[in-house]
Amino acid sequence: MKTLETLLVDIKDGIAVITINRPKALNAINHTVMSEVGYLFSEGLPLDELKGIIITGSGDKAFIAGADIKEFIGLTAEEGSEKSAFGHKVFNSIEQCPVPVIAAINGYSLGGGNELAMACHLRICSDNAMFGQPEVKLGLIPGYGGSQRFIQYLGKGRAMELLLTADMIDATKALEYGLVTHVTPPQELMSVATKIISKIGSRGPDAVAKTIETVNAYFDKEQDGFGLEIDYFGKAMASDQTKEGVAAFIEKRKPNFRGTNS
Ligand code: DAK
Repeated sequence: MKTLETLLVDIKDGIAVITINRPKALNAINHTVMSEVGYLFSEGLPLDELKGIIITGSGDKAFIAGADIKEFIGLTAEEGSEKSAFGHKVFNSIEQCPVPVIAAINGYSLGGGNELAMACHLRICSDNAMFGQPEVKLGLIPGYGGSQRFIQYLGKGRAMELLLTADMIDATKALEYGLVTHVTPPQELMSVATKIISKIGSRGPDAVAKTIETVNAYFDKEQDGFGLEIDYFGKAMASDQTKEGVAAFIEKRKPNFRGTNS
């Protein structure tokens, strides 16, 4: 893996922890952060060897306080669209990652940071977390998929209100709205994230990857999610990993999925 300037990557027991590491700017996403996240999810991470990925922010105040506002100055419309398209590509690569990705949200999750969190398969947060899409305060709209993914988690009414008012919601509200699935004390956030991702890592890896793909297909207007399910279900039924899972159940032992071929 090449040396990274803005991200820390720690891989242990098949789990990669990626930390956005710009604490002085509350981990705001500048061009380097976006490029380095893109590099990790396209080629940098040894995905074949990983059971799960955790993304978090450096320090105890912020997950990510948005895109780096200082980089907005002087962009032309064309440059803005190019940057937006690049961000979409990077965040789609997180969403489509065959290895489960959880965001461990340890503080402010705003704008582009919240858009990154929403591209992850799961989100949990510490009880001091705050969430929002404050783009309209800057005269902007979300540029990294927020206008679409916020609706997927919150529904149109709640998403519309938060997008239009730029109001933030706290961890309790985020749990109630379904934006996160667990709220923890700050000191327990990483251990809860590790526990969840380890549990998923013990399941059939191909089944996990195909479940991610099939669930994502629901939100893709180009795809037939039901058709994909029928196709993948049939293939899974005949796979070595299913044979191993079924044999382990019958033999009353733990399955050894990773010792099998798909
Ligand atoms: N960008 C750059 N620096 C930031 C930052 C950000 N988003 N957020 C915080 N910082 C910096 C502050 O400037 C400050 O730096 P110094 O002044 O110390 O040098 C340092 O982090 C600490 O921040 P505060 O002093 O403000 O800390 P507080 O605890 O008082 O306040 C806060 C925390 C999170 C409430 C506040 O920092 C804040 O409101 N931050 C801005 C939140 C925000 O509006 N974020 C941007 C959302 S809009 C695009 C695609 C997508 C987007 C944009 C373009 N293209 C395709 C081009 C996405 C846009 C967004 O994310």
